[in-house]
Amino acid sequence: MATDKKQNLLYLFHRPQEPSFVPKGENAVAFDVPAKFLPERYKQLGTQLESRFGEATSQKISLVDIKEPNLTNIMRLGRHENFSLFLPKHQNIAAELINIFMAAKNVDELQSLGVYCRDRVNPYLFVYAFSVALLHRPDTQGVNPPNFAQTFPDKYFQSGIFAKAREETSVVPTGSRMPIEIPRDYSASDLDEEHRVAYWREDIGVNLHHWHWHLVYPTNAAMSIVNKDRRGELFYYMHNQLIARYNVERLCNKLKRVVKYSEFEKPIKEAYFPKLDSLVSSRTYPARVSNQVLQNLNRQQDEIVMDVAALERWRDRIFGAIHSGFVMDRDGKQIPLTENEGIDVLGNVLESTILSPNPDFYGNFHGMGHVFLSYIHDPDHRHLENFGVMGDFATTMRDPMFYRWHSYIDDIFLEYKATLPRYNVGQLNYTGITVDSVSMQGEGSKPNEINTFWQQSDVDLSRGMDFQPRGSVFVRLTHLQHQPYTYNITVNNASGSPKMGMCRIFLAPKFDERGNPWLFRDQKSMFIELDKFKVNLKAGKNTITRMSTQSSVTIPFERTFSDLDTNRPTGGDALAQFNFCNCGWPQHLLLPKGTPEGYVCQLFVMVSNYDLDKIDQDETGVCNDAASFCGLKDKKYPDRRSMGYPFDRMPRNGVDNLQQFLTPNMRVQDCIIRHNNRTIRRKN
Ligand code: CUO
Repeated sequence: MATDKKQNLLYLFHRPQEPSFVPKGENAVAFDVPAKFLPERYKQLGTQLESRFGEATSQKISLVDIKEPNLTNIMRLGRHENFSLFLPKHQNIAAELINIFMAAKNVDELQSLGVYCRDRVNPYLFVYAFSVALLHRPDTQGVNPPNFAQTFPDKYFQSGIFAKAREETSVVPTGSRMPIEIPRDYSASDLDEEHRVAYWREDIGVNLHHWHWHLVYPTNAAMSIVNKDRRGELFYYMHNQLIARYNVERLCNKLKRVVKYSEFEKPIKEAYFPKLDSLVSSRTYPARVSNQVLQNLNRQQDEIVMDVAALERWRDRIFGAIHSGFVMDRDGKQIPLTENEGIDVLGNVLESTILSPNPDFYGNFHGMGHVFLSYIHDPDHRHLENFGVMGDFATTMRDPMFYRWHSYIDDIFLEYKATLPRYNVGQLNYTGITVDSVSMQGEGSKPNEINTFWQQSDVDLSRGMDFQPRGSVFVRLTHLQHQPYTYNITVNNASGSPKMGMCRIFLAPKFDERGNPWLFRDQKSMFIELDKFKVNLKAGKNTITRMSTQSSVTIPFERTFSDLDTNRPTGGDALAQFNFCNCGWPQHLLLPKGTPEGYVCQLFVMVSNYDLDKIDQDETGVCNDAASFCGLKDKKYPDRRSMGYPFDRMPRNGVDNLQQFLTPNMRVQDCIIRHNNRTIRRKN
C-alpha cells in the first residue's frame, strides 16, 4: 500500500525547470535542500534563497544525507539541450542516470538523489530516468509518474498557446480563467493532402501512448529493466498495429495506404512543420520541407558521424538473417530464428536494444533511421539546429515520415513472418465451438452502425509551466470520439462440457482503396485489434456481451486527459488500481473515424482454445487493462500465441479471401462507421 512519504517523490516532477527549493503544487511544498546539495550557482546565495522562498513554503520535506553521485558524464548533456532517446550518446547517459536511481537503498535515499540530480541534469533526461526508476523499483510501486503532457506540455501542444496561457494566468484570477482553445487544424492546411490525418497523428493520446510504451520498454538500461518477456516481439506488434490503424484511418480519409520509406536516395515529398517550441531548449522543433534527401551525418556535438550506407548495410544483413533463418552473435555462433521465438530476437535486432545479439554487425537500423530523418535539415550541424520531431519518442508520431519509416520496419518483420509455416485448420479451429453471430451496437443506434464525432476536452497545463502567479490554466482541444458500444456474441459449445476460450476481436476495412474486395494476404495487414478476453463457455448456447470501454487495447479516457493530481485516489486499493499505467491506446481512438456516408468494415470475432492460449500466472493487479499493446506489469505477456494471431502469417494454401480463411469458431459481420462532422463538449 502506498504511503504519503513515497508520494512526495512526485513533487520532483512539478515545474521541472525550477529548482527543488522553490515551493511546488497548490500546497506550496518545498524540499529542505541542504547547502551541499545546491548546484554551484545557488550555493553562494544560500541564505538569500532561504529568506526568499522560505516564507512562501507551507510544508518542508527534509532529506537524508547521501554520498554525492558522480554526474560528470551525465552532465555532458546540457540543461538547455533537447534530449533524444534515439541518440546513442543520450541513451548511454540515460542508462547511467537510471542506474543511479535504481541503486538507491531505499525511498529516502532515492528522494535525496532525485533532488541532487534534478537541479543539475537536463530536465527531460531527469524526468525520463526518474520515471523509469519509479516504474521499476519494488519500493516505489503505487507512485504514479504524472501525465507527461502536463510535465512537458511543449511536446504536445502547439507553441502559440503558451503566450496566451501566460497572459491568462497573470491577468485573470484562478476560477475565472477561460480555457485556451487549440484549433483542430493548426500544423497545415488542406492544400497538403497528408493533413487530412493530422488530427490523428497529432492526437495527444496517441503521442502519450507512444511515449509511455517506450518508457515501459527502454532499449538501454540495466538488464533487469530491459529484458522483459517478449519485448522484441511486442516492439514488432505494437508498431505493426500503429501502422495498421494509421492505414485504416487514411482509407477513411480517402488517402492510399502509406508508402514505405525504403529508397534512401529518393527525395521525401512529405513535408512537416510541427509548430512546437521546446520550453527547455527555447528552440523550435525544426521543420522538414518537401523533397529533402537523406544525408550522411557529421554532428560532432551529438557524437554521430555516420553514412547513409550504414543503414543499407545493416538492412542487407538483417534480410540475410531472415532468409538464412538465423542471426549470428558476436562470437559467430548461429542463433536460429525459431517459429515462435524468432520474431522476438528479430525485434531486438531491428529496434535495436541491448538485447540485440550482435549490434556491431546488425547495427541500429530502426533507431538510426529516426536519427537520420530527424537531422535531414542540418546533417552536419552547420546551422546549429537541433533534431526534428522524428528524434523524440514524445513527438515522432506527429510526422508523416514516422509511418513511412515504420511501414518499412513492419515490412521487414512481415518478410520474416512470410517464411514461417502457415496455420493449418487444426491450429485455428476450436473443435465443438461455433460462433453463431456477432454484432456491435451503440446506444440508440442501429445494430452494426457506430457513430463518430468530434469532442472537446480540457487539460490543465499549470504543472509543467513555470508561471507566476500560479493556479490552473486549461487548454481546450478537439479530438475524435466514438459513441460507446457493446459487442454481442453468441457461441455454441457442442462439446457437452464447459470450456474456456479466448475471444479475439478485430476490425478491417471491407474494401481496398479502389473499392475492390481484398485478397486475404493484403487484408490481414489491415486488421486492427479491438479487444481480447477470456470467456467461460457452458455446454450449449452462450451469449457474450462486452463493452467497448473494456477493451484490452485501450486505457480509459480519464487517464489520457484528466489532471491526475485532482482525480488521484488517496490511498489503498483504489490507488493501486489507478496506478502507473499511462501506457495504452486512447479509448477515444479505438475506432477509426469512418466516413459521412458510412464506412464499411468487417468485424471479426474468433474464440480460440484457451488451453493453448493461457499463461499460468496470476493476472490480477495493477496495470492490466491495456495488455494487448503494453503487456502486464512485471508479468508474462498474457497470451501464449504469436502476437497478432491469427493474422500474423500468410494463409494456408487455397485461402484467397477472408471467407475462405474462416473456421467454425470465427465469424465475420459487416458494420458501418459513420462520421458526424459536429463537435460536442465533454462534460467535466
Ligand atoms: Cu516507437 Cu520508432 O519506435 O518509434
